[in-house]
Amino acid sequence: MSVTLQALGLDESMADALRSLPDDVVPGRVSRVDKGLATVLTERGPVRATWSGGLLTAVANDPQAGPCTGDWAVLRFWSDDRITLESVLPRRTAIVRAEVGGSSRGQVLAANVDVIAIVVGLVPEPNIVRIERFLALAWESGARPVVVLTKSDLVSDADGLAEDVAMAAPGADVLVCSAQTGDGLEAVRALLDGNATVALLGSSGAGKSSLVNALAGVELLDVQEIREDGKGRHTSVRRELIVLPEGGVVIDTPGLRGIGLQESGEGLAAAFPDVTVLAASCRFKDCGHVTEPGCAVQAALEDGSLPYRRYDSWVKLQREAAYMARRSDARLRSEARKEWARDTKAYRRDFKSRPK
Ligand SMILES: Nc1nc2c(ncn2[C@@H]2O[C@H](COP(=O)(O)OP(=O)(O)OP(=O)(O)O)[C@@H](O)[C@H]2O)c(=O)[nH]1
Ligand SMILES: [Mg+2]
Ligand SMILES: [Zn+2]
Repeated sequence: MSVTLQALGLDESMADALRSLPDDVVPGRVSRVDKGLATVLTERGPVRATWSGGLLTAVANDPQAGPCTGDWAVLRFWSDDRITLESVLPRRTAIVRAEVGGSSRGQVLAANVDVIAIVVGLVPEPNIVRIERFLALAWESGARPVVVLTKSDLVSDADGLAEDVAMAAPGADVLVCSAQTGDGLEAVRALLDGNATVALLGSSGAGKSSLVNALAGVELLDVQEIREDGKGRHTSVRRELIVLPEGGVVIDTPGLRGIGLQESGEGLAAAFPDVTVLAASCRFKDCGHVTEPGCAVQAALEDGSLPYRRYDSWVKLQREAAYMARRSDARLRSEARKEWARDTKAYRRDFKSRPK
């Protein structure tokens, strides 16, 4: 199947970047990445590409430089039929989650996404705190978050549940739908207008792949019954970009268990505009919002305008972001040390080899 780059979700800024490419390379969009091999959609159809030498070097220095689903990439076709992925274009938006354990660098889940659909099944009852965490991650990415409550066919009070979720999602639309019956799907489909790229995020078993199938009108992706004990079974194991027949691009992702937040805290502020505005009007700039006099956050808790649950959630995520920031500082410090050691070594070597 060959498609136009516009159908793959090409926007103006990316089109500009591609115009300056030399003639001997081909642009494409990364659909999926398996160890060292990327499936890239191009106007000539899908191809599989390995990393070029230059890209390997870039990745060695910065793992985030590696291609990920949604990236626009530059390919080179060799006369011996090899295809190499030469470079990745700068990302317009990126969904980055902090690596759970391991390094303090984030993992890019998907790139150049316009809308992040946080998919949540209405059964079992939505976990509001988890949704808030997803929202913080989504706001941080630069894409527009939307909460999609699915499986509406299984509950009688979908709208009531949606109202509760909307309270925890200021600034984000909350949609209700069913992949089973097709109820509410039109509003979800509208997210794809103008060949937008929509990434589906959510827990395993939430109904993400079912939603993609419903939007596509064909069973593109595997879907499985949830285990009796309610534990997700992780049916989807890979992130994958799919071009829908009626236009628009979706990125299906495997259920996320750990969603670590990045350090900047900007996403958190965007997900909690209510608390952020209050915190800015406390008497003291460094207010801890616990016992300080003139604390606007505590005052709002007391008069009931800020729910305790929401405050709790904010405090926890805030702590996590602060921890990530410290960890990232530590990493930068250790990198600076390494760089210094490298430079010093190089200097010594140069010095030794200098002609006397
Ligand atoms: N009744 C009902 N069941 C649904 C709906 N959407 C999904 N399901 C069921 O929910 C289960 C999980 O759906 P999936 O689409 O595989 O969920 P997923 O989010 O892709 O899960 P992972 O790939 O593991 O992340 C399957 O048994 C689906 O049939 C819906 O709208 N209504
Ligand atoms: Mg799935
Ligand atoms: Zn305060």
